[in-house]
Amino acid sequence: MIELSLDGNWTLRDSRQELDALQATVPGCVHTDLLAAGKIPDPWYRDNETKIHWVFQKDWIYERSFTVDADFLDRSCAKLVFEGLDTLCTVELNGQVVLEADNMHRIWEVEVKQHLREGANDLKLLFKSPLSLMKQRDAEKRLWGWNIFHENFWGKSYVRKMACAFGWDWGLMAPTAGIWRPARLIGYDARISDVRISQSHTAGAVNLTIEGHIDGEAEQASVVLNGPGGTHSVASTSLDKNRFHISISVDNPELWWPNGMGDQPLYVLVTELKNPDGCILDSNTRRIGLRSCELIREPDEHGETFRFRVNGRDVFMKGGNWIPCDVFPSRISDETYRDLLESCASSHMNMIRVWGGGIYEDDRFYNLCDELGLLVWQDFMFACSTYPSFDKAFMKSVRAEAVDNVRRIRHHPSLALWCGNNELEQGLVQWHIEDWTDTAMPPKDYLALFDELLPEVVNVEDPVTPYWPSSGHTPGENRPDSHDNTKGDAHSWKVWFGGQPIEAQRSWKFRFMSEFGFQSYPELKTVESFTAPEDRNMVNWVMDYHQRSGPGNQTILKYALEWFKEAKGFEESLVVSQLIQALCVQVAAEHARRIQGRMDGLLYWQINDLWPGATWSSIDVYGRWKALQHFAKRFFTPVLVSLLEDTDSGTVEAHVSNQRPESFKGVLKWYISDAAGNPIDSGEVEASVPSQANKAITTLACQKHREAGGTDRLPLEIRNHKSIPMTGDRDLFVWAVLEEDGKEISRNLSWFAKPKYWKLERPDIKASVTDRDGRTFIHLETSHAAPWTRLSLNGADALFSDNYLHLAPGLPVEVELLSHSLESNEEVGKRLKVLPFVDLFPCS
Ligand code: BMA
Repeated sequence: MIELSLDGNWTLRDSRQELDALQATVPGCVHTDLLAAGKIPDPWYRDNETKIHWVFQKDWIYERSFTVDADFLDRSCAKLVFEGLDTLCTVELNGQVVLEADNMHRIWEVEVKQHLREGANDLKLLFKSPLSLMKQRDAEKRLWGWNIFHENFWGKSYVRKMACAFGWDWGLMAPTAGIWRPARLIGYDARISDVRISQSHTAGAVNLTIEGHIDGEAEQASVVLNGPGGTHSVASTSLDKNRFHISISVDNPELWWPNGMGDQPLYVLVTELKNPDGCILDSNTRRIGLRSCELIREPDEHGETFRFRVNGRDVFMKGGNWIPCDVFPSRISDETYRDLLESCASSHMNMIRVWGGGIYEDDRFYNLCDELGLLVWQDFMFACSTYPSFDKAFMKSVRAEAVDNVRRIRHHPSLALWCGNNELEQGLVQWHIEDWTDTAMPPKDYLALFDELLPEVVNVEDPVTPYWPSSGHTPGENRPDSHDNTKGDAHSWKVWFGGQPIEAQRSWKFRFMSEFGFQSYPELKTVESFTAPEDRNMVNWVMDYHQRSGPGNQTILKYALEWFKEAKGFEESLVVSQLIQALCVQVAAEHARRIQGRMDGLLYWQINDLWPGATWSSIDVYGRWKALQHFAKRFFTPVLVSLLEDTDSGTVEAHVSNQRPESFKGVLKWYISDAAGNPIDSGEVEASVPSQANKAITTLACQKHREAGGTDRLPLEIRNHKSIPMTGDRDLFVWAVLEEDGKEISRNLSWFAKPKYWKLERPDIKASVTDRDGRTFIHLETSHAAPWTRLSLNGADALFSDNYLHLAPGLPVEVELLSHSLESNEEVGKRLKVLPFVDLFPCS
């Protein structure tokens, strides 16, 4: 097969020629080309977003020419292949229309041999703005849509385009157009059009079945499997019409495991197609991992399990939800994917949910997930809206989109689940569409898409991967209640949207938590990137402009003020917003780990961002970690000590959760101190916990230490009027340090009163920077209790191995400076900023 890339330079112009033509880059989009040419301002800056809306109202033309030679034309077939066209696009080759595309999520292939000529050929792609189509279809029948931020965007469900490009509650409105994934011309006599690899695991061996489809005429297909330790298998077969079927067995397979449960050995399977002379006509390479992955749904005393089992072992899922990393996905770099996913893996995640309002992710994403052991919960691209499944053409398009993407993604060992949609079941009930009878999407239409079409495609194309109709979903009779806590997965938004106290999350009994979260502002440097100095106020026009969730920035401030004092200044307020977010998610995640067995996984909303602003993300759009990402690294750590206080009895239960593949044995050391850090009591206890389990190790009676001096609690009157229960002793801390072979592996802190009431003393924290084997470490010691001590480098980016540290007298900490933008360690020493929690507030 001959391949001619059509990526690179093209010419772009608007169809009415109102603007000068400009140079375009493929893959790319109209907005990124206009940005590069200086024709539009950066939509991330201040309220520039409104200044780019005109772009989507226009029709755009991409043009280029390319040359083919006689050798190419000798092939019996020639196809144009577009891996992604966004969205309504007419393709003309040498003046002839060869394709009308209408689905951004599809891969388009079109036979063009009869239109090609030797020498120069002209390619022209006209991208029509979908606005008029959306308007017309919306006038015929309105479909329900959540997150419609612009009157023009009703009708977006009629167009198969990245939904969140029309705006979401964490992102800007910037629908675009263009050739957003690679484009090429291929010429061949025969090619492998599809390869499907199935695995069957037996004791000590994995049998692989490779089924292929051929486009054209060929004689023979062969496969070679290379993996750890060299070549494992070679086999070949003659073709049966246009198909082949080869089985190979891998003895002593090295199994692929999710992060934290083992390694991720990868095998490379090369399939070749040969003609009668043995000449290679085409080849196909798939990198795979040998593993089985099941969703275990079996009856238990609580209802029905929702548990992932990999290679026969139950694994608790720890992770988050993923949105497109840029509103212009064509410009997402390799580094962005790598940095974000490495951050997930280093924070001990093992599952990422690709949420249904974005895109079927890039191959780079799944490759990295394979390498890092991140299982993927893959939504089909339907979210928070109803869809025209009554329309045959729409269903045809969706079927083709599903087939394209299932075939593209199914061989990845990271793929764990196909899920029909995001929150349609929750929405159909919650959005006042009672009993699903609203004409926007009656049950029959809903089921036709999510219970019939999509599971059919999965069943044919990827029968080993489980299909789940919606997230959240309750299987069986109670389906309309997507919050049933006996079965299925759930999304819980009762804190952010419902105003419930953070601790209310500790009453969850869900079987699997696939979405919940809390918002925060990003780091100051990120805020500076989109604001002018005069905008830097928590609820200024620009700050509110970059906040798209109904409850708004005031909700961050409301919760922050329930827990913390009013912060000192702007930067401190940003940090406090991150602390309240991190705390909220920590409370839920530690609870989930404590009740594992009942709840078998927790994915918080959301890992990443597609523009700078106040959102639920734990890593902002520039890759800067918020406090939540550091907290996640701690609350997802393989062996975790978590503390559960009871403010009334003044006790603390210490739990150890073990997500390692083997059982854990160590020592739990505990310390009770006053809020200044003066020791009151301490002790230690042995902790042994089986793999994938939680154990309550000890209950510490703390209040008794305070009785002599009287309790330091809010008056009963106030306590009774508080919706928030944590109004216990404000001068009492419990510290827990979990050790294994004398080495600390997890640390936690517990308290009885809201941090704003703590009787802290200002700590004197000594920090020293040392260099060992080319790595930079920071050693920290404190004179007084110093919870959530924040490390940063003045004026430079930095990533520490841990941050927002709980420091106590006698419990020193050493962290590594993993990356920074400074020249030397000397500079690090000079610029290191150690910010004790008390310094976030005007007075302690
Ligand atoms: C869920 C998600 C997203 C949304 C988030 C926060 O509904 O699926 O649609 O951004 O909550 O509102």
